[in-house]
Order: sequence, then structure tokens, then C-alpha cells
Amino acid sequence: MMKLFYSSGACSSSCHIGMEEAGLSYQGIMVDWDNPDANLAELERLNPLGVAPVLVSDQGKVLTQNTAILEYIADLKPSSHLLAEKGTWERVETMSWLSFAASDFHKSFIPLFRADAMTSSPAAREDIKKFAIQDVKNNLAHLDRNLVGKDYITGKNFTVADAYIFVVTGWCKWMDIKIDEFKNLGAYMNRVYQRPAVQKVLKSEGLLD
Ligand SMILES: N[C@@H](CCC(=O)N[C@@H](CS)C(=O)NCC(=O)O)C(=O)O
Repeated sequence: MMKLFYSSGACSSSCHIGMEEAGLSYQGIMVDWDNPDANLAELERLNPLGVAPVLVSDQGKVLTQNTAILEYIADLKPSSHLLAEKGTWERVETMSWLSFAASDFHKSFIPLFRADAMTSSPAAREDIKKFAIQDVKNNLAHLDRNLVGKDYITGKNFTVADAYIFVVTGWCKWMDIKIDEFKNLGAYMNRVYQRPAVQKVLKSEGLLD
């Protein structure tokens, strides 16, 4: 059986959501850097970068990186429509949003998470955080504009890009960044939140409101 190593509320939750949306059989293994255990040691053995997600395929092969794992999951279950067929515009559009989520959007939060490690100067930390909050807000505004009249980021279907965007947007709550001004994004977050697969994942990761 496939194994998915993930961490609660982290980017790897997008793969956890993907697994549930696709209805695949897998063993979910939660790791926590604050409580190191044998599962964390195993993840660090499998992925020298020491980060989640890590997927171990049915054949025992190891795959890292959210975007690759999400594409792999989607292609294992084409009937779930998490990604359109290869060679279609719909597919590359989803890949474009997935890339935005993994690079621009995810990474815009890193200075907020790591400001303390970047400098010992309290004033510089505040400057870094101010810059990062503006960067995150620019990305939220970009999403908001692109959600006008749509249920999901590429239109009517929930895709793997939505799984990643939902998880990263959720970090705003932890960072005290209000998303109220982004009406389309707020409605979208509620819509994704209500999905049964998402509810199942949030419950198992201890994240239900
Ligand atoms: N580019 C990587 C990013 C993975 C990553 O940064 N994972 C973070 C959580 S979002 C992690 O596991 N961090 C380990 C830690 O918290 O120490 C991917 O797409 O898989």
C-alpha cells in the first residue's frame, strides 16, 4: 500500500487532501518536528531534505515535492478529475496554478515563518515581516481576482491546484493576516472547507474549527 508522510496543516496536507479526493488506498503517516519519533526518522531517511510530503509508491519508490506527488495522485485516478488529460489546455492551466501555489504563494510565507532565524535584529525582523505580509497580500489579491465567477481556481472542477491553494491560504489565520477584503477568496475557502474529503483530512490532522 502507498504511504504518505505529512505534517499537520503543512503544505503536505495538500497531498493528504489529494489522496482523499482521489479515494485512493494509502497509509497516512503524520510527523511532527516538535515530537520526533521513528516516523520522523524514517521520513528523514527517505528524504535527505528532511521535509514533508514524502510518498512511497505501491512499488516502494520514493517521491518528494508536492507538485510531483499531486500530479502522480491525480493521474492514478483520472475519474476524480483532479487533473485533466495530458495535452489539454485545462491540464496546463491547473499546472500553472499549482506552480504558483508551490513557488510564489507558498514561498511568500517563508520570511514570516523564519524571520527570527534570518536576523537577530528586532527592527530588521519587523521590516522582513512587513515585506512578507505585503507579498502574501499581493498573492491573495491575485487569487481573488482570478476567482471572480468561479467555484474553483480553474473553473467548475476542484483540482490539485485547489488543494494546495486552500492549504497555503489557511496559513493566513496562523499569521493573523485577515482575508476579509478578498470576498471571492473567502467564499472559495468556505467552499473547499465544506468538501467531505477536506473535512476528513482536517479532522484527522486535528484542524477542524
Ligand atoms: N518544495 C517542497 C517543500 C516542502 C516543505 O517545505 N515542507 C515543510 C512544510 S510546508 C516541512 O516539511 N518543513 C519541515 C519542518 O517544519 O521542519 C515540496 O514541495 O515538497
